[in-house]
Amino acid sequence: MKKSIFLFLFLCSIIFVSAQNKFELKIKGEVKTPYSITLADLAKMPQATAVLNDKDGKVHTYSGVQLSELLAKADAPAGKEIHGENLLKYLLVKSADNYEVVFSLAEIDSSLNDKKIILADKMDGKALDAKKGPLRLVVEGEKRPARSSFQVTELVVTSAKE
Ligand SMILES: Nc1nc2c(c(=O)[nH]1)N[C@H]1C(S)=C(S)[C@@H](COP(=O)(O)O)O[C@H]1N2
Ligand SMILES: [Mo]
Repeated sequence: MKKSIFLFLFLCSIIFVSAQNKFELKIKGEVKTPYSITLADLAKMPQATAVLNDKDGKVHTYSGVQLSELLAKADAPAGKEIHGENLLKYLLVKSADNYEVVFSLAEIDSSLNDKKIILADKMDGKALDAKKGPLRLVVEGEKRPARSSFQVTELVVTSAKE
């Protein structure tokens, strides 16, 4: 009996680890260079931190890659390009549970805004658990964490132009 429980947990951990290895974040839509990136390659990019209070009021420090860095790698409009029609562009952030949130590119760009938004893979130094991870958006400074999407799978740049 004990042996079969051990075997079951062992198989579960193999499935969990291989699912983590297979995972790729997609960055696509109205960008010059769409791409997919693994967790290992995300971890090699410059790392930043952001703090977020959870529902119980506890403060947690998350670490990961700045959202603007991920968009820059896709050659999405940034800096001086954020004018005219690019002011109508927004980022749709999709999650595995179909939760979706948007940010205007102007809101994300550091030349217009000091808002700190990261795509985190760690909370308080530890990898995010399956419920929140492998990647969670952390939007610092908002009164409620409603746009801090967990289980993020895709970043899609779109235009709101009619
Ligand atoms: N993928 C996903 N992310 C989500 C949600 C969700 O339902 N799905 N809920 C949001 C809302 S409304 C809140 S208040 C916070 C809760 O995060 P916490 O459990 O870390 O406090 O997650 C946000 N991120
Ligand atoms: Mo919420």
